[in-house]
Amino acid sequence: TAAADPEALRRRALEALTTARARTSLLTECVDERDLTAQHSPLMSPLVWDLAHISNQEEQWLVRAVAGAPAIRPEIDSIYDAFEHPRAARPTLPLLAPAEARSYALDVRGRVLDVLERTPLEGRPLLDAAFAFGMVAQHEQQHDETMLITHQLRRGAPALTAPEPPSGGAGAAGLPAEVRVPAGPFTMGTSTEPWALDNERPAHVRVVPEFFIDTVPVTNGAYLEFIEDGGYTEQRWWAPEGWAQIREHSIAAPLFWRREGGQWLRRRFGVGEPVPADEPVLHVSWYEADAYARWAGRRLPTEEEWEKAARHDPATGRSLRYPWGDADPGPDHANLGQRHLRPAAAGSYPAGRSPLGVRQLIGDVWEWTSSDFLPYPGFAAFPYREYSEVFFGPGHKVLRGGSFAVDAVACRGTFRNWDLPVRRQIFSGFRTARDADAAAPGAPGGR
Ligand code: AVJ
Ligand code: FE
Repeated sequence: TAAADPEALRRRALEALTTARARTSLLTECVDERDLTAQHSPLMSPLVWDLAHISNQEEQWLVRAVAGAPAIRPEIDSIYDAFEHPRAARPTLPLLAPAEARSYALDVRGRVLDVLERTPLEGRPLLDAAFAFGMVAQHEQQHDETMLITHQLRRGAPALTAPEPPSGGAGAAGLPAEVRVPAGPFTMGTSTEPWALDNERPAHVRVVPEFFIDTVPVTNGAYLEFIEDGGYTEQRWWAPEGWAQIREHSIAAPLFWRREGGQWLRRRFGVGEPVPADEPVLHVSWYEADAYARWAGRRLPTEEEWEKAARHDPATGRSLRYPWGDADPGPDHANLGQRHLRPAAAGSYPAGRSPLGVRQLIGDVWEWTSSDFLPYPGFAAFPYREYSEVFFGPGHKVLRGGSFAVDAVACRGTFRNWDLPVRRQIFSGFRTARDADAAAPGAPGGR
């Protein structure tokens, strides 16, 4: 794509900021004051913290850093600094009340729209291709996903509704179980995607040996076989820390599942329902994903394998922006943006398949990979070390592909998410892989 003209960039930035704000408003207006200020889980902030944090970041980056205007409310910076206060401690802070947070948000956004209108969109790294505006819109959407997790953890009457995902495609039944990805080089990461964040850069070549990857994410039905085969009671499937976690917390199924009268039920945004067998499994930790894969005679894909399966076009040797090509995600490509409040059945979104035929890489569920979150060769922190750099290391595992809860602006073939391997309140699932010379599924020693 040629460099967009400044007016197109401005429109795109405005649209991204406006879309994010509509979602933020919905997530914070559908519950009462008490639900906004309460802490629904020690893992999460009160919703009203996210609300003001979104605007405080917007003020810091767009009003102060980009426009060079004086601070509006510098005295609240420290309250909304994620590094100063762990989530569990945030309810005790002197937070802005919901009405104050809303008027602060309106004030900041009003100024930001002026800044967007009159600032040249080139000449400084933060301004090039309106990067800072794209970064702030992505940040807001990331917190909208975080707030949706808080909604999922909240007890009480349902506050959110959405239409069911399309039952498009013939389902997973007619698809091959796995796809072969040929050996060879591919380009990982990006140096050209205008709003890619620092950890996705730069583009570089990786040589990946031949491997096989699941055509669709692991479903609830498949995961149930692991449970029913005693998966949670056999130490041999588990990494030591994972085994310790499930013993300590008596974990025997994905988060939000419970067994009642011989049936598995789950709670989803305040509603109890039978666990749907054909839907990608959700709310599993990295340890659960890793144990399932070992039980199945397989393994998690590495991050580079995941990205090659998603982006490599064998016909041209080029890496695509998305599995389906270079077009921005549309509603037929992937389940993104909280349009639906659940993953779509495995095998859905045929138009979103990769050139090799892998399905649902983008949207539905974040996919755990076996990889630690590490910088690419040539990484440079931008525009601040605390976005990615301080999280690099063996403590965090990479997730890829985005969930139904994340907006397209914060999801790309190159986008990298990360979390602690014990986390399961996030919208996480996985698919499995195997080396080319490992036993095929169904073969002795295979799954
Ligand atoms: C990239 C999702 C891990 O939520 O901690 C939000 C995104 N960074 N505010 C997070 C983020 C700063 C980040 N993740
Ligand atoms: Fe943040």
